[in-house]
Amino acid sequence: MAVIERVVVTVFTTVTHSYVDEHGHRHPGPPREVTEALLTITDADGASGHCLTKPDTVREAVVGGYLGPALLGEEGFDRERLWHRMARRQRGSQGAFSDRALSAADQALWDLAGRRLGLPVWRLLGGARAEVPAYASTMCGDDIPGGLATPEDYANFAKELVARGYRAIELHTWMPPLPHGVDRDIAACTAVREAVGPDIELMLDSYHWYSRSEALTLGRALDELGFAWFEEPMEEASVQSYRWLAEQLRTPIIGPETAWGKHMARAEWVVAGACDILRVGVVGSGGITPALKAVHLAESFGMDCEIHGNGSGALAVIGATLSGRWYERGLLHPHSDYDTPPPHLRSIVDPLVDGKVRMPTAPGLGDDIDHDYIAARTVATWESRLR
Ligand code: LLH
Ligand code: MG
Repeated sequence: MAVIERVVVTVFTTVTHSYVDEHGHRHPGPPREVTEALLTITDADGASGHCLTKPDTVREAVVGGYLGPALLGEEGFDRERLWHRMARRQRGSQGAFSDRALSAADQALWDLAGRRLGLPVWRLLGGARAEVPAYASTMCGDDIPGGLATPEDYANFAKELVARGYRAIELHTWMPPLPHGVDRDIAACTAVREAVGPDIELMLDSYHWYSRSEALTLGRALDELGFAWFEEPMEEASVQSYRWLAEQLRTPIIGPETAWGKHMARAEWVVAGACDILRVGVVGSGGITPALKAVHLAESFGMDCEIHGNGSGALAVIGATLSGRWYERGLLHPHSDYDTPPPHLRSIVDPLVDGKVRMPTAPGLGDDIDHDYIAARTVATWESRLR
């Protein structure tokens, strides 16, 4: 047992081969320098837990105003108690202390616990499975030649993904600021089904603001094409719209991904009959601690819960539980190389072997962080320390 003595955010420069458009969708691009952040929580015994995140998520004011006061002097092993201690401070933060910041701290605490015990977090949490099939999750549609600009592009890429070993593919189709629409989505889904045949599972995550009637038209096309799920075609704040849609389609509705409310919002969706498959993300829903509750909730209702997003936190929850079939590997694009790690990592946490990803074996979350690289490229350090 050892109390938390330091909460530090290290902001560093690294290189990415992608850019995020004005609506927040990632696309491939030429290499460029960006800043990233490493949150580190250190206890009195000198043990540390880490989580990679964005500098904006764990701003200096968040470290000094919320993470430090909630965590310093507290026993680092008390993850459930500390999660509540942090989450209770969100309401009064007027939005400053986000679910993403909460998630980064929660993940760092789980990493710390795993490192202290010499166990991978997925095993510490339950040790349900050592490998999981991965579905290939594409980037959103674009207007890049040979990219994801046409239904034929999606079809060609889908064939390539199957050749790489994937047995399932999730399409993210066109989103603003690009032209989008039900007809374009149906054309892409049809082209991909024709390209890969009936044995590959396909999922669609489309434009998120269709009306009920547009979503129904698209969903009926997916029924004909035999899709495995239909994700976020409407504003997720309207639970009743999802209930309405789920009642009319054979294709399973999955959700919610972005709806506010952590595991509690997921309980509302299940009780409302708004989804056939539950969705929760570690990064977007407040961390491993609430994501685990959502997965167990789904299991209690005999439902699958599919974890949104890639990375070590997602693997920790998937490896710890059985209520879900897949790991989301991506986002992938014909012009982007997922398998080469960014320079601040020595290796990726989720290499693909025979269509599957093996759980990490290193203690903690398993991210292979290059601390020397980060130290050499540090541009700012925000620290809260026990006096
Ligand atoms: O809108 C996007 O860029 C993608 O949908 C992205 O959020 C992706 O992570 C997703 O939704 N996966 O399911
Ligand atoms: Mg999604």
